[in-house]
Amino acid sequence: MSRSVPVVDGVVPGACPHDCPDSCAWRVTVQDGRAVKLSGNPDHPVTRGGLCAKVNHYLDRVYGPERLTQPLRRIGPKGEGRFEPIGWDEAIAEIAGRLGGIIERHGGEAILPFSYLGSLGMVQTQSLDRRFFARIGASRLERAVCGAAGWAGLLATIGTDTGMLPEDIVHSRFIIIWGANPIVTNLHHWPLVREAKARGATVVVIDPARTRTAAAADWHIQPIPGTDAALALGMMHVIVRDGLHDGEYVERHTLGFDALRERLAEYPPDRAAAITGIPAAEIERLARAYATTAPAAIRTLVGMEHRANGAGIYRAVACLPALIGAWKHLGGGLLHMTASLASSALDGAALTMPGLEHPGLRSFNMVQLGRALTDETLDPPVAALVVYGSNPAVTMPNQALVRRGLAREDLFTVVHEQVMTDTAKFADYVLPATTQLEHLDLISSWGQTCLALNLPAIAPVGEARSTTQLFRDLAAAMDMTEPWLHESDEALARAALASGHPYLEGITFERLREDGWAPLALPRPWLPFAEGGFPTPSGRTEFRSPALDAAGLDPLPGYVPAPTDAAWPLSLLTPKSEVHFLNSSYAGLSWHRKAAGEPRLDLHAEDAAPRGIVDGDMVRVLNDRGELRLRVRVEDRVRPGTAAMPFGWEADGEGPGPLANLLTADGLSDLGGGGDFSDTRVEVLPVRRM
Ligand SMILES: Nc1nc2c(c(=O)[nH]1)N[C@H]1C(S)=C(S)[C@@H](COP(=O)(O)OP(=O)(O)OC[C@H]3O[C@@H](n4cnc5c(=O)[nH]c(N)nc54)[C@H](O)[C@@H]3O)O[C@H]1N2
Ligand SMILES: Nc1nc2c(c(=O)[nH]1)N[C@H]1C(S)=C(S)[C@@H](COP(=O)(O)OP(=O)(O)OC[C@H]3O[C@@H](n4cnc5c(=O)[nH]c(N)nc54)[C@H](O)[C@@H]3O)O[C@H]1N2
Ligand SMILES: [Mo]
Repeated sequence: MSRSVPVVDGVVPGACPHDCPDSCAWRVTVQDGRAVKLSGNPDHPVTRGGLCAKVNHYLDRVYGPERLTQPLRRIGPKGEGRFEPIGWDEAIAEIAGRLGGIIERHGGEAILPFSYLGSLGMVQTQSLDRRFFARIGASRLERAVCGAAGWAGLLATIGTDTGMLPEDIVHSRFIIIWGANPIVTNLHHWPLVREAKARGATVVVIDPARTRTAAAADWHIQPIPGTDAALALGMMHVIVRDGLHDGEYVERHTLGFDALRERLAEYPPDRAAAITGIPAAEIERLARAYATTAPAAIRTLVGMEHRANGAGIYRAVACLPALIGAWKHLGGGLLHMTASLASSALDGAALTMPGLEHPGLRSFNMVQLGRALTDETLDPPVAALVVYGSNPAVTMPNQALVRRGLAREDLFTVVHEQVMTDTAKFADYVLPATTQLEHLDLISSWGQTCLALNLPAIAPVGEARSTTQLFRDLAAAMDMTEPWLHESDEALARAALASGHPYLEGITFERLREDGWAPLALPRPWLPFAEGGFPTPSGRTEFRSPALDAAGLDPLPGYVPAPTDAAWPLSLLTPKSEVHFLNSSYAGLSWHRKAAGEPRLDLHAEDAAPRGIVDGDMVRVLNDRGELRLRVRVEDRVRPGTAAMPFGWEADGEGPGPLANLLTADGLSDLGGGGDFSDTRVEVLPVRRM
């Protein structure tokens, strides 16, 4: 296997690969070729020497008993998880033969790659794989499960996902954390919020659930799920009614204020209160505090986007900072992600080579994998699925359908994984993947402003091979000799860094190899929209969007009610509430599962009592997609009408266990192709006591 950096004993710089906004830098201590210690890099401004409950135990992934160390071939029925070990050469030859046969019979489009951000690394998960599948003319995958709808809503309003920088929140005096749970999901940003608090900032959390973050805030506002657009419009109504908006900023840097004002007439506090379940007086108080305390920041992540109106919600929220001129101040504006900084700096296209992909090829949205695998009208059918860096049998919605598809005897499935997952159990071939300690990668963050280079610290454990190596091997076995299918990991990383973009000034492969990480060279102070200059078509915050209008959509921010169904009276939230899991990663590792404790369904006493349910009961959670059983926690963690359970747990072998996505909806969001799984509705019933 090609290796660009010799592995020697000592301390090797690296970076956490997980799909998390923190993208920590770490150091691995190697003795006698074995990693003996992994700790946060103390010099890194975000990591500051500390990792998290999950990654402190990353060596469990590397050396634990659950680690996959050799290729496996299925011997039992699909999904049963019975395999026999085989050699790599044999596995690659057989897989290449099967894929070749499918291409011959049905064409390349019968093959569907399925990957997500199991590793955020650009080299391993977004390079040779994309080239390989473009080369064989495979179906395309719309990777829209995370970030897509929120991004689309922001794009239509402020033109980008990147507003204020995460580090500038220390300057904020009023912070609204809106539909995000950073103490769990963005842990390394929390000290900066605490610092702002110590300097006098008020922290408000808007979340239907009393999360760890909500419990640590000064003010927790608990809306009915899916109603945040009405809350934002109600706030804007109060702000404009009371003349608290920044008239000059609005005049110079926004589009469509008069039309917005007309729309706001429909959202007086009384109506916003009726929709959101938040008292009108509280909406008034929030609006006034937000508009009169500067700098004022709004912090979002993805918590509100997985809805039929997901993009619309982010669009409404993103109007607020321009209305009050918050963008003028360091520490003011909207903090969503930082993905576009890294993606404009790095040459991602040099890795993926998008020009290779035939634009006419059909595309499947990952959120609707179950539909793709079970649609009998498809021509050609999906005859092969190649999964890497994702665990769709846990993470995609409507699991009954996903699993029915994966169980098809005529579906040829290959899964490249580090540990045995629910998805891998359905595979014909399971191939052992390297962990972050064993391969080279370039990590660009979507939640902070540093880049990191991860060097291999140890030799691959067992027979593990990296994702890039897998695709080099497959290409070779299928007689594809194009040099761009066989580039080395180091050449790929160097290509991404060679954009010449000013944010990369002074950042070379050599410097990253030495230090492990480097901050993007961003202009400071970072006040991108203090003088307008939004990357929208008009250069303004578009209260009224001509592009949406031209597309036949509502050009103004609005509230669209989530679908309801009397048969399923409760709204079900399935957030990332486990500090011990990263999505489903670690759910298969026994130490982490034990540390996470028994997953619970949160229910409010007002919903529990009429159902004869008391705290600690086992309950049935059901809708027309499926039924789960788990233990209930009756506290005031969720508002009435709402149930919540953590997502990420795998099925328990005998039954679905706490597999949240068994119940979730697999429709799409209004814009961006995201899912609508947070609109899921359920009933909760007691399990009859014998
Ligand atoms: N420990 C840990 N960290 C993680 C992850 C993990 O699994 N574990 N996953 C990573 C990934 S991939 C991502 S995308 C990020 C996501 O980071 P977040 O967006 O912070 O995470 P979520 O849990 O999806 O959603 C946050 C909150 O949104 C709330 N919410 C749901 N619906 C609504 C609504 O209609 N209105 C409002 N106001 N709030 C609502 C939920 O109750 C939840 O508490 O976290 C990353 N970090
Ligand atoms: N109900 C519900 N569903 C959700 C969400 C929710 O909040 N609620 N969140 C959604 C969101 S925001 C996201 S981002 C998705 C996440 O969905 P997925 O991307 O499927 O997330 P993981 O479950 O962490 O799966 C990643 C897998 O990649 C593997 N992996 C890691 N590194 C490598 C590598 O280098 N090579 C290979 N081959 N494999 C590797 C890991 O072992 C792990 O099994 O889930 C979505 N689904
Ligand atoms: Mo995500």
